[in-house]
Amino acid sequence: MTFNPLRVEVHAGARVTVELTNVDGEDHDFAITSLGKKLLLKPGAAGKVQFAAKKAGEYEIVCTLAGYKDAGMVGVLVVK
Ligand SMILES: [Cu+2]
Repeated sequence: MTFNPLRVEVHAGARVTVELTNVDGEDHDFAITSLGKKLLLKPGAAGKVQFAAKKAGEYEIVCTLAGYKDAGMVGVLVVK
């Protein structure tokens, strides 16, 4: 399992909406821990995460459920 895309780039100051669908048969979440954002998705579920990209930098995107980060569910949000 993985995030698709693994890398998301946005401009600093942007109001960002990420739309997600869990196409796997297990629960997954989408977390940008350093921005205090997390969304849990059941199999087949869709949802949205919204945040303000205030400060330039790289922010880790990860599935925080056990084992998935090591399995490759890790990406990056780049704020330019
Ligand atoms: Cu996961």
